[in-house]
Amino acid sequence: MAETLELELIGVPQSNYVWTTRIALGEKGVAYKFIPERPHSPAVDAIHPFGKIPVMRHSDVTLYESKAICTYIDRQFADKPLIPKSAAGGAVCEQWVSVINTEIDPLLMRQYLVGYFFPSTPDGKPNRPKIDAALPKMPKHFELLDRAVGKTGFLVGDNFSLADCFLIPILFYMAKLPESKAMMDERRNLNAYLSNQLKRKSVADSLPPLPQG
Ligand SMILES: N[C@@H](CCC(=O)N[C@@H](CS)C(=O)NCC(=O)O)C(=O)O
Repeated sequence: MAETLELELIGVPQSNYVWTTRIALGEKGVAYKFIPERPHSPAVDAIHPFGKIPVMRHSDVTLYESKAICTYIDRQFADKPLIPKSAAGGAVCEQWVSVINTEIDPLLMRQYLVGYFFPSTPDGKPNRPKIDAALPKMPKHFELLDRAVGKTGFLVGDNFSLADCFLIPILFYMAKLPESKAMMDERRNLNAYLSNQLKRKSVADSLPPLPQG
């Protein structure tokens, strides 16, 4: 494959994981070429063993998995670290990214949001069994996040970090759907967090078009 000097990010803008990497690129001030490709397209399958987005090419580096891509971006481009340098700060950031990817995204995005946007029902209407099964578990997630951002307005210490890059896209979508919006409306810190973060240039510049629902 020819050497790619400009960083190429591949995936659709609606994907929360693609958006996370675009926020990271924006925060670091990295110019990149965005190549819109859906999951499981040949271009994506050529890089990700399970056909997921985002994937990335830069020079002789080819990567899949959003956390790996963001870590590469953070280390390759020196300005403004997204992962705190201190042992404790770096670990807390890692902790949040991990819990978002293993607990929060699977419930809020893969189960609840997918039940609305990709329902797999015969009539295309929201998949109520899937959505309703998620609802009782969701307040605990919002409560945790509300407490976490209450002190400083960020997930880690008093600065924007990679953990925020992962959380903002999820909350953006949660504010668009009825039950999750009601749960967020009850949580002042989380609402303030989202409205502040949506004003960040890196976030506003990469705002996705909403999927049809
Ligand atoms: N662990 C992956 C998850 C990426 C992911 O789930 N992307 C979704 C779009 S938001 C996707 O490609 N889904 C297609 C599929 O699961 O087959 C990462 O962090 O990059």
